[in-house]
Amino acid sequence: MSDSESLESDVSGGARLVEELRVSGEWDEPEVRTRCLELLEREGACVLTQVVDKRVLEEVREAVEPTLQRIAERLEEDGQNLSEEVKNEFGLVRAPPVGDGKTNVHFDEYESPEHGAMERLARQSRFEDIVSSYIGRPCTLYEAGASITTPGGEGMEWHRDGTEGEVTVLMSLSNVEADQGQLGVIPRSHKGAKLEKLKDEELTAADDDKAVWYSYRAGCPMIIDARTQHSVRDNVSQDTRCILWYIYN
Ligand SMILES: O=C(O)CCC(=O)C(=O)O
Repeated sequence: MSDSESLESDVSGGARLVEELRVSGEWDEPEVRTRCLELLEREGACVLTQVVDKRVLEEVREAVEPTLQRIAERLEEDGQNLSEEVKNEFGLVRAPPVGDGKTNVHFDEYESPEHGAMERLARQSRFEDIVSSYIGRPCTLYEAGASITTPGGEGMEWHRDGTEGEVTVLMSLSNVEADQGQLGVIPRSHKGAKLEKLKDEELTAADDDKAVWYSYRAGCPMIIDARTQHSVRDNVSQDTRCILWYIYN
């Protein structure tokens, strides 16, 4: 299946289609850059289907996914809480729960081979260039990690990750099916964000219809202006859901 077919087949309702945010082609192609920057400016989000090299994806999947699966098993065995000893065993510096059954894991950025592999993927896929072109000044990776949702785990309510000048890259190493929890983004919600939480528009489930829903395809990152409202549906499947996140500023 081609990238475009696999993305199209993953559209599930909503007023807008994820297809409208898709950009095929490599970052070196001028029309790809132009379209990506246009979408980020106007919609606050875009999905890039060909910026991650397939061999790099494969290599990083092999380096990172088995560890994420083993962490997920420990989360289930240990009631979703990892002891300091277990965190050390996996090279984690932090593992805060972000929902019932959803945990953000932060690998040691100096010592952990998993963090090294994630950084390599970002570097070889030119994430820094992409973000810097959008923001209009040199940006660097501020933080990276993974989000693990065990079977039956919660998603996330509507939220923004940050302020003007920040960008989040969300990506999976394997396909994430709809029942594992789609990512929702509200196009254009980066505009008019006041960034003082209490003054910002609070979104609820009633706003789900305004969103574009994305079932992550392996190696096809969703790039979002950190002010763009996004949410995650529950993982109602029997499978663990893992995604990688990168924050640039
Ligand atoms: O799990 C996801 O798909 C996205 C996670 C997210 O939105 C976040 O960590 O802010």
